Amino acid sequence: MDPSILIIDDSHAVRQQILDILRKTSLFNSFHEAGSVIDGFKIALNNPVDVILCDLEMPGMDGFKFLNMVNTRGELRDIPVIMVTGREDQETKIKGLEQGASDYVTKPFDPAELVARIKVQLKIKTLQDSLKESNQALLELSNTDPLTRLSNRRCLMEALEREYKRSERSKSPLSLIMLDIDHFKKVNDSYGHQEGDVVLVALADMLRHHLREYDMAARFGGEEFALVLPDTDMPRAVQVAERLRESAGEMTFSGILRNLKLTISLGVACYPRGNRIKSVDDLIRLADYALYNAKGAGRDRVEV
Ligand code: GH3
Ligand code: MG
Ligand code: MG
Ligand code: MG
Ligand code: MG
Repeated sequence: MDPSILIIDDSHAVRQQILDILRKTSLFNSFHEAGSVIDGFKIALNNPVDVILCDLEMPGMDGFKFLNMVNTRGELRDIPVIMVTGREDQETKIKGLEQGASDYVTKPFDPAELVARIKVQLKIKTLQDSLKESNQALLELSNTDPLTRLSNRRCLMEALEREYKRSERSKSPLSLIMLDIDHFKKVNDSYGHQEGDVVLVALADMLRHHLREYDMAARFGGEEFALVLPDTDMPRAVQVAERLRESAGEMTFSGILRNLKLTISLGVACYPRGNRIKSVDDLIRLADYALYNAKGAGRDRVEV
């Protein structure tokens, strides 16, 4: 990490004084300074900043305004702001803390106290960042199928609920494709479970390759996958499904699998469909039923 500090103060002399103090420590690798709230805000938006020191009394926009502006931006909200106030100014300190400042230092500075207070905020910020990171990693883990790296069923259900509500509201169509590998048991029986996994990963990669930005592919179960296609009507979804079927048929494998010919069966459902679909469950049921019909009709085909 490259800790970075932003100093906002209308007084050049004060900024210089703070910089001099901080340069004697090894707390920061980069220093930004601004003479006004607007300039400081711009710097904070465009640079990674770990701690902000902000003067409260400035002509024009003051430090309170800066705190307000920071609170409106999610990407800035977690950066600790240490306000800089006059020593006597009890009311101002309290108001600043209430408006989101993390701490304050009083002018004239005691250098050791300034450094100590900044250190505390840096420590909190570092901890917060690593918490955010591990939260993010956990979230990803809980949404991802470990074998194929596609979304898992849980994540798919969440996305479907979200997209379904959006479609209801905006009256835009929402399509769901369910697909299942044909005679996959034979693949496992002939080549072993591990080679079966290789096939699943390859199929997942093929699906991923076909996705548009807002589509989602998920592993729904063992060798069953689902694709959520927002803003996609039935004819278009069938076209996508047909293309996937062809692509599956064109997949080639190496090694022990080199003679494998893969086919998949697909079922497509699209919301709305008269008033037959009243929930995500209905949509899934219809896609599932279409898939069942594709199997019954001889596999390697798309049914609606
Ligand atoms: P159908 O054409 O009717 O779909 O025939 P099928 O043989 O594919 O039948 P089914 O869908 O019922 O079979 C699923 C098979 O997929 C059985 C199961 O052992 C296998 N399978 C499920 N999950 C995994 C997995 O993670 N890895 C491997 N290698 N095989 C899996
Ligand atoms: Mg000032
Ligand atoms: Mg089955
Ligand atoms: Mg199957
Ligand atoms: Mg199956």
